[in-house]
Amino acid sequence: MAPLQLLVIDHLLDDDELAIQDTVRRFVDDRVRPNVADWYEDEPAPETMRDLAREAGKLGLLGMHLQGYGCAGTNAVAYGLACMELEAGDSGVRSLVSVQGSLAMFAIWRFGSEEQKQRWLPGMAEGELIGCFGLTEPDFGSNPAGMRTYARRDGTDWVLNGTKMWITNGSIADVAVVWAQTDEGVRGFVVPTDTPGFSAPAIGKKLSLRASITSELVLDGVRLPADAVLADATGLRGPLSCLNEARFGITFGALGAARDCLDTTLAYTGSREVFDRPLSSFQLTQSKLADMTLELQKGFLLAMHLGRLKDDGRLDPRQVSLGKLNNVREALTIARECRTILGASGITLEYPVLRHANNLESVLTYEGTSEIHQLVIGQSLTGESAFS
Ligand code: TGC
Ligand code: FAD
Repeated sequence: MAPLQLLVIDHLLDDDELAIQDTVRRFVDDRVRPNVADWYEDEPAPETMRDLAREAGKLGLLGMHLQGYGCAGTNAVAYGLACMELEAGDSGVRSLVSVQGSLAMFAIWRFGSEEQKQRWLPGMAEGELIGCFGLTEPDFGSNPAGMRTYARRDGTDWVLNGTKMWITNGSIADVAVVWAQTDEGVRGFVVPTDTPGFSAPAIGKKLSLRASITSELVLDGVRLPADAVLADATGLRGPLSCLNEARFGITFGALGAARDCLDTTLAYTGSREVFDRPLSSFQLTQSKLADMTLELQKGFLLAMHLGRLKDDGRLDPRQVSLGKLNNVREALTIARECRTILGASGITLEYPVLRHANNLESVLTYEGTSEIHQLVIGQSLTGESAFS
């Protein structure tokens, strides 16, 4: 029996949600699984990521929970399920889709002018245009309030200077949503990446999320017209609202990676013999499998609860912190435990478990580290801020 079947979890999903999940699962089986080990080993070529984005666009996965402008307009649960299936392939593929839809497109969709939406969103929904989201800086990751990137007014123009770090899709992006300090507080800017002064060198030597492009963004006197600013966002609330969207997707997504590890491990234990018996017949193995299945199912129930709250318009950012913290942490624990069961085979790219575990190290850190989410939850429990 598959780990998510024990609780008859499909019972929680409607026909549309099941159909979307099935479509994304087939996309991952056809397009991601056969190639992902090579992408992970060699790092994907920019054109590979662009092709993948176009294919995801054709399936309606980019900005899929947004309304209008060529977006599919699904509910939040369907978006979560898509993230789960994508991340069962690889966290980097889910990142491609969630940075595009939940961060770059959402920022324009939620805070942009009608002209900005018309200009960028349809092409981004198709995957013809790639977006990135620049919040983190070399010295300010968990604490974006300290950011040094600055946008100063020069007549009606804006001029941006600064550096962003660890930016997914940066060097393949056509458009960057860049957050900067201004005299009015933090503002967001829609930056076409062919603007003079903008460059995005890729970051190499990664041991995690290798099937994803991660870059620095350098803004050296980037001059933008007055209408490049996201008019409806002033203050940190703007970028943090975008993070809620992506963190929600990760709450489902991380479970996909964990499920893939567990499915792989379950199959392995049935065929691998140790001490003249199948590995699956040992009590210690079964104990591990039972505990991992329990955590996977609990995580899914949590994600579904948050998804239904979101579709009801009642999801609070602190609840998203509960989901991101729990599900990524448990997914990483599951991936590592699965690796132990596979023994030496577990360290190769022939099996997905160590690749998933390595990826989940990034997922644990990005979109708010575990510690940041603990502090968000701690603050809501005690009323005391322990951030600084
Ligand atoms: P604080 O003073 O608490 O809040 C400032 C303003 O923001 C509001 N706010 C939120 N609004 C919406 N959603 C949230 N989750 C919000 N959290 C806070 C708050 O109400 C306030 O509004 P206003 O109107 O009163 O001004 O802010 P703080 O400076 O103390 O920081 C709080 C903290 C530490 C929780 C926040 O800075 C944080 O979340 N830090 C983590 C940074 C982070 O997650 N970065 C992610 C970068 S993007 C990324 O990683 C992409 S990975 C690729 C992929 O997803 O695949
Ligand atoms: P730091 O903030 O330096 O934290 C270091 C350690 O200190 C962590 O353990 C942290 O939890 C802990 N810590 C920090 N503050 C506190 C505190 N107050 N109390 C206790 N402990 C604390 N960013 C983007 O803007 N866009 C992207 O597209 C993007 N993509 C990414 C892709 C990858 C593969 C990775 C790895 C990162 C990406 N990021 C992106 C950056 C990511 O959001 C940051 O790495 C993350 O927010 C943490 O920041 P940091 O790495 O600077 O760690």
